Amino acid sequence: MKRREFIKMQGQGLLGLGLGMAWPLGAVAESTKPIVLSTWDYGLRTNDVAWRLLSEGGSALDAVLAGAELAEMDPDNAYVGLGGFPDRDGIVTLDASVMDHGYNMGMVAGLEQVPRASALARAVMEHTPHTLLVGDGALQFAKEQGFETMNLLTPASEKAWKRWLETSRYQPGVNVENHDTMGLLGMDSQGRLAGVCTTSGMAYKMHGRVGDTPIIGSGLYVDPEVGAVAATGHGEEIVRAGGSLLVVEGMRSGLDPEEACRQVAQRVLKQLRHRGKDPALYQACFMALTKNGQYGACALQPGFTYAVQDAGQGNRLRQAPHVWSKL
Ligand code: SD4
Repeated sequence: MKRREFIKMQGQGLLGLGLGMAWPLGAVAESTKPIVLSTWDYGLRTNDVAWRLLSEGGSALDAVLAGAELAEMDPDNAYVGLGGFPDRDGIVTLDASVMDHGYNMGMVAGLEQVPRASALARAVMEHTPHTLLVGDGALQFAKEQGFETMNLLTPASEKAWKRWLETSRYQPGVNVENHDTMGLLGMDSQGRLAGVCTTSGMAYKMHGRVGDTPIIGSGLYVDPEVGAVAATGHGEEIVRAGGSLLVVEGMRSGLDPEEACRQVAQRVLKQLRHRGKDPALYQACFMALTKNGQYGACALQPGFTYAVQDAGQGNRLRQAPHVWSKL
C-alpha cells in the first residue's frame, strides 16, 4: 500500500473498521448513466418501470419510486406492499425508506393499510420536518396526505399465514428463502443518485418488529460524493453490521462496489460466528452503485440476484457472489 493511501485511510478511520485492508478484487462492472439496479429476480420488472422514466430524462428519485410502486401494488409479490406476508398475528405491516442526492431522506415503519409505503416515505422527506414516522402516526400522516388505504392481507397471504400457524407454535419466522424486499438504486442522466427500499419485512415476525429496510444507513444509503447502497436479507444482521453506510464508506476508501459489499458481508459472517450462530440460517445481501456508474453486489450466501439496466446492455439479471456456502 502506498504511504499516501495508507495515511488517507487512517484519516478516514477505515483501518480501524477493518475496511480498506484488502485490495479491490472483483471485476469492476461499469455502466454509463442513466442506470438502475433492483434487488432479486423481480428487479427485472421494477427496472423496466424505472427505466421508462430514466430514458426520458426523468429524475432518479421519480424513477426508483415508480419501480418500487410496481412491486408494492402487485398483490402477487408476497414480500412488499399489498399482498405482503403478515406478521404472526396476521397483520401486514410495511417498512420503507428513500434517500436522494441531497442527503434528503424519509422513512416509514410499521405502516398498516397503506400499500405505497415508499411514496409515503418520500412524503415524510418532502412534507415534514422529520425523517421517520412509525405505526399510527405514519398512517395518520398518510390519510392527511390523501394516500389510499386498503386491506393489505390478500386471500393468498392469509392462507399461507394460517398454514404457518398450524406448525409454527407462534414462533416468529426466520427463513433464508424468505426474501424479496425491493431495493432500487438509480442514477439519472444528470448524474443524480437516488435509492429506495421497501418491504413487508420478515414473514410472521412479531408484531411491531422492524428490520433494516426503513433504517437509513442499514437498509439504504445514498451519498452523492460516493454512491448508493441497498441491502436485503435478515434485517437484524444487516442492522447489527451497520449495513449500507459501511459499504458506502468502503467505496469512499477506494474499494470497488463488489469488494465493498463483500467486506460487509464478511462482517456479517464474522458477527454471526462471534455470536455462535449458524450462517446457514441467515442471509444478508448488499448491492452498490458508485457515482461513476460502477456497480456490484455480494451476499452472505448464494442465491442473491439483482437486475441492472442501462442503455448499453439493456436489462439483465446478475448473480451476486457470496462469502459463505454450506456446500
Ligand atoms: C427485513 N430486510 O425486514 C428485510 C427483509 C428482506 O427480502 O430483505 N426480505 O429484515
